[in-house]
Amino acid sequence: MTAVDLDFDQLNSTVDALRRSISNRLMYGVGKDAVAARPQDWLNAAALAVRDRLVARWMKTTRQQYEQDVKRVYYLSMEFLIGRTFTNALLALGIYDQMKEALASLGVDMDAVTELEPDAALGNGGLGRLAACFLDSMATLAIPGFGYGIRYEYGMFRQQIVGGEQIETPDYWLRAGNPWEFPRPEVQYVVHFGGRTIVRDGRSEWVDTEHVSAMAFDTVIPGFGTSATNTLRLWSARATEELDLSAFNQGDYRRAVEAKEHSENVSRLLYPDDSTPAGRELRLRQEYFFISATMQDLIRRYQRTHSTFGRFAEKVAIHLNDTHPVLAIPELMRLLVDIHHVPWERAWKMVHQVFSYTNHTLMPEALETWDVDLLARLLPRHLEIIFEINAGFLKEASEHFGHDIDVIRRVSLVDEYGQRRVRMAHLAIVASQKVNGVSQLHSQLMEREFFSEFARFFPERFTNVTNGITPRRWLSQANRPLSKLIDDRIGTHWRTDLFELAKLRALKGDPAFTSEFRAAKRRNKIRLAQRLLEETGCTIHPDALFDLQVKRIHEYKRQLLNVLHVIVRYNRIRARPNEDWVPRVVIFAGKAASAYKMAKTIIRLIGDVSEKVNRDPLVGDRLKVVFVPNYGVSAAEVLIPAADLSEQISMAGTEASGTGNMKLALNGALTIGTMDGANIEICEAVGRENMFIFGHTADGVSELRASGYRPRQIYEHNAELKLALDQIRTGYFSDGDPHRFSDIFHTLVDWGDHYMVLADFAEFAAAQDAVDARFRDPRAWTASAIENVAGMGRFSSDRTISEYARNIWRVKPLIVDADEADRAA
Ligand code: B1H
Repeated sequence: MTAVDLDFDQLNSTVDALRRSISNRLMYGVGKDAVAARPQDWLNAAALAVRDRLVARWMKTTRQQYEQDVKRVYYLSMEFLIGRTFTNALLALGIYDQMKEALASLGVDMDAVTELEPDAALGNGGLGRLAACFLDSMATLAIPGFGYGIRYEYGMFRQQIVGGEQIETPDYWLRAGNPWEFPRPEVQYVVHFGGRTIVRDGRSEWVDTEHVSAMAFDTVIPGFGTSATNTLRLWSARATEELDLSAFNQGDYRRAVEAKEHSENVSRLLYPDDSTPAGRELRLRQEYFFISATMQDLIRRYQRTHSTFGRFAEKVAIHLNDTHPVLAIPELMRLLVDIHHVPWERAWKMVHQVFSYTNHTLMPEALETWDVDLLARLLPRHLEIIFEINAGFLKEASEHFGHDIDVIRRVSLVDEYGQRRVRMAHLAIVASQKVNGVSQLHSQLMEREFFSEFARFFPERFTNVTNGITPRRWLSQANRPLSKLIDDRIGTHWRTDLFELAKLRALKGDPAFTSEFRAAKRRNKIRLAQRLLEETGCTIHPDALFDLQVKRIHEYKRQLLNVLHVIVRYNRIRARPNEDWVPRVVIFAGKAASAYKMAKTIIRLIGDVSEKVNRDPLVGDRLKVVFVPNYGVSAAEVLIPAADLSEQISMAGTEASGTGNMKLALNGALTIGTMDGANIEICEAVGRENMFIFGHTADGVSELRASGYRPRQIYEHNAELKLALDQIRTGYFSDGDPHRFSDIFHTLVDWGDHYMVLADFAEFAAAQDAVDARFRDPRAWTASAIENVAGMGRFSSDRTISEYARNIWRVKPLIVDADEADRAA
């Protein structure tokens, strides 16, 4: 930073300066008089005051990027699950306390107005949140990175529980305006759909298309403790002509308006399906809409400083967050070959040099494929390009695999079994320079099982980059009591170097530290208990063990395993009420995809079990079950710091990584979990003795399946488990209604128990007993909790992003303060 900038920043950071800015912004930005301002107006005014301070840094970063002609990373994602921005930006700028004081001096309670900010919930779950953590880390590390996605008008639905059932309501998050975005009406691209292809002068042309315009909205992404900032550019659909004039002239005003509506629908809403492809035409339109605008935009940016494509691959890296943006590959080919007249071979080489792809799931039902007929109708030119890529690839592959027709069928970009479909993961692998999984186990399964032929063909392409989370949001911001304690003992540097937390290990035996550590946890638990009382009317005691399973509701994540154990525990307490039970509060939170019936039934079961248990006077405070509605980023920020126990109990081999597991351990929860996803690496980092590991391993699951798994036998032979399942079957939790949960019973006992809930039950219950035993010894428990926090260095998304930058994107950080660096040199 130059001396002038530094003064400028410092001057702007004072309470006085902030108060002046807020008043100014209230008047000129929001258009309100202080006497008439509502809390929402104050929030908007304060947000604008913060944004002003970010913009100066933003422009400087952008200028430096041009001057240094840096290589840029384009992170393409259908989802960015950002949450709130206000507090995050204050902490990034280091003006949290000053802002609080400035607002107080204006008679405004900052904590109260902060709660009014809606979450930007433009994502489903882990995949979208990972993208948001990556933006934070890229900015903090000064990696010149751009997020590209869709500005959905409706984000993730809001979840209400009515009569025990999930009700989805639309999330119109833009209602009160969005102070963090800059509309860019001057940045618009036309995106084509439909039509047909013709050949003219030996060149393909895509003609007779319908079109929609993509308009850019930019959000500033501040880096923490640096003036580097990045941009998240989201596209919003606009009709190309305000009204269809021909319809209008014929007097059909309504049809004209409808046509406009139709084209603008493309960016209307987020598909609320986690880990399942939403096989809908609108979804395909969304995918193409956003990648077409993005590809046009990045080519234009490149061409601003380069007259040929000769250095394209040196200056551009494009990352595909799962297969949802994979159409970027044929689109870039189309733009290069058809529009910019680059020869096919040269274009293909460039494409291969710039793309990289992350796979986030191996669940067969979640691997995206698109019907060839649909592609032919919506994107005929892209289908041709895909066929041409496939022809080239299959030629090479058949030489490599000795013309083995079975292998060729399996690796082909087109699935020819039945209705022909394009396999998007195959296209991504064939085109990309690097392909990675998101944890060691997941990457291994990719290479050895799911994509083994590709891994043999392109061995240098496959790699692992284990996920991470940003410590700024998930510790510094969400858990102020613990952050403050850590600051006091080891300094503040951990925010940008999470390995610093290892220093806490030495304090494990320090009585003052351990008691303050416990006190911090207790404060977070009290905060959560208060929230729950306000929001659900449920009273929980902060001295109980808080046991959390917070994540999307999905059979593979096995909320059912957790519920079964809750029921068994309930039966045990009722059978021996006078025993000395460790009081527990079992907390569930998470959304079910709106069309996923079983997931919704699981929510219903949790609700019904909770009704029964919480009202049973024989049980009292020894067991409480709570379903917290509307889980999202902001709810997570309150829930996670309050957890004692983190449930990470997916069937081994199904959870690609998990990131909630990292957030919970970082906040001092102990994990009960299977050897799945990143749990394995967390276990290595914190020590197996500080976790409760149980259940079949991924290999064990395969073996059991191969040898013939018989869940009914387990049911018959485990009396406690049998009782619990029979209670579910006979209506014990559903007012005697035997139908409500019959599918759950049969899925587990008669229909194969695909996720092996029963196979892992006995070990899970035993692990839960070990949890109780450890919790009875607060010193042992706290020592383990400290080991968990201390071991989390590796799981910072800064480490993850450094690996991507070095090994995959080959980009270097921007020298943000070039003039200062010059002076120093
Ligand atoms: C993950 C998804 C996902 N994997 C399809 N796959 C979607 C697939 O809307 N869709 O169609 C949406 C999301 N999400 C998650 O990614 C994994 O399950 C987690 O284990 C992982 O931690 C996370 C981030 O890598």
